[in-house]
Amino acid sequence: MLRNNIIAIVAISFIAVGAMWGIGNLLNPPEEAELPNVEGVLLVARDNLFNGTNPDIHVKVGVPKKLVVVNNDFSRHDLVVDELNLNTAYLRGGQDFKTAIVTEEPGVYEYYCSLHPDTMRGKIIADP
Ligand SMILES: [Cu+2]
Repeated sequence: MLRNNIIAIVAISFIAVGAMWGIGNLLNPPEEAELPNVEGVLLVARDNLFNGTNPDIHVKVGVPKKLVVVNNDFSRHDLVVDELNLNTAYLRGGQDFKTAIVTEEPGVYEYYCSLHPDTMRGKIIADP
């Protein structure tokens, strides 16, 4: 009988904590939800490629574009754009880095991984 009561108390405690956590999330929505108009790009490093194809990234001059770099590989990777002062530093597998692409001049900017520049290389194209 006592044992059943203890189990019930533990179960109720879990429900209470869960409910508080849920309410807390409602009151403090993640930051992401406050920026619905920011367009973003996700680059996933895997098998020594970005997104499998090192895709072109199109941006407009003067309009920041959110960039998330995720390393889903076993080896370390980074993402560097020399002309834009963009550098994620080395990311281990499972790590990510959130930043923004900001351009002031139209043109083509190369992004690459400093550890695998031969296979992990693509273009950021900034249109006026
Ligand atoms: Cu790499």
